[in-house]
Amino acid sequence: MTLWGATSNPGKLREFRLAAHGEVEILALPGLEEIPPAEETGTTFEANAAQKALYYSAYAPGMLFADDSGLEVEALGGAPGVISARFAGPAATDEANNRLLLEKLGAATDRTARFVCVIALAEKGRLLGTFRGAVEGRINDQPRGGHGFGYDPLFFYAPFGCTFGEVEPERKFTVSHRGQALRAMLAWLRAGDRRNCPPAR
Ligand code: ITT
Repeated sequence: MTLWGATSNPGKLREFRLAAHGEVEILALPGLEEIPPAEETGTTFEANAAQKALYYSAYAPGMLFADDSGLEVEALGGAPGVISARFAGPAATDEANNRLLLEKLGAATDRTARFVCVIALAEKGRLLGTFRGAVEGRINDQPRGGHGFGYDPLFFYAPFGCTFGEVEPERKFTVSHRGQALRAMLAWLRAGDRRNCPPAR
């Protein structure tokens, strides 16, 4: 089975492919750079993921998925949340977003945070489902590690004893919000395949 992935974020695509373990073929939507970007006007990850998947599915020959994801920080009332990618401005770099996050947190003692990912799956303008994953951690007082992307160098994950920036993507994916959401989508697809099979005799 082939699924088309609509993301301009190469870090996400790399992780999706790793997690799919070849169970499904994940191909980047061809010509994505030339398609005017989908609007992300929702106030929830679900709404934005659905908006992206429905919009880009018109350009895909089969089932297409998109994710909306981000970081929710307790001490900031859940910010940056759905604006995680553009926390420090419309074309913000990961470094600028991380710097701003540390600035806003200052010396806060409650540094609890969670990554959330919602994947939406759509086909030709029809939403097939949304799948959510979340992982709890806390914000380190300085960035550590060169792996991953986005806020990974600041996201300290206690069971690993280090930040997501310090682990290989293969390891991050076993526990991450995106890994959980992708596995939920694959389970749903598997169940759908079973429903479509003739009953065993
Ligand atoms: P697409 O919309 O093209 O997929 P994007 O990066 O703009 O790419 P989002 O709008 O979903 O995607 O924003 C997600 C942001 O949240 C991302 O840019 C990071 O800053 C952050 N983020 C999400 N998942 C993350 C992860 O696994 N590790 C680190 N940061 C993450």
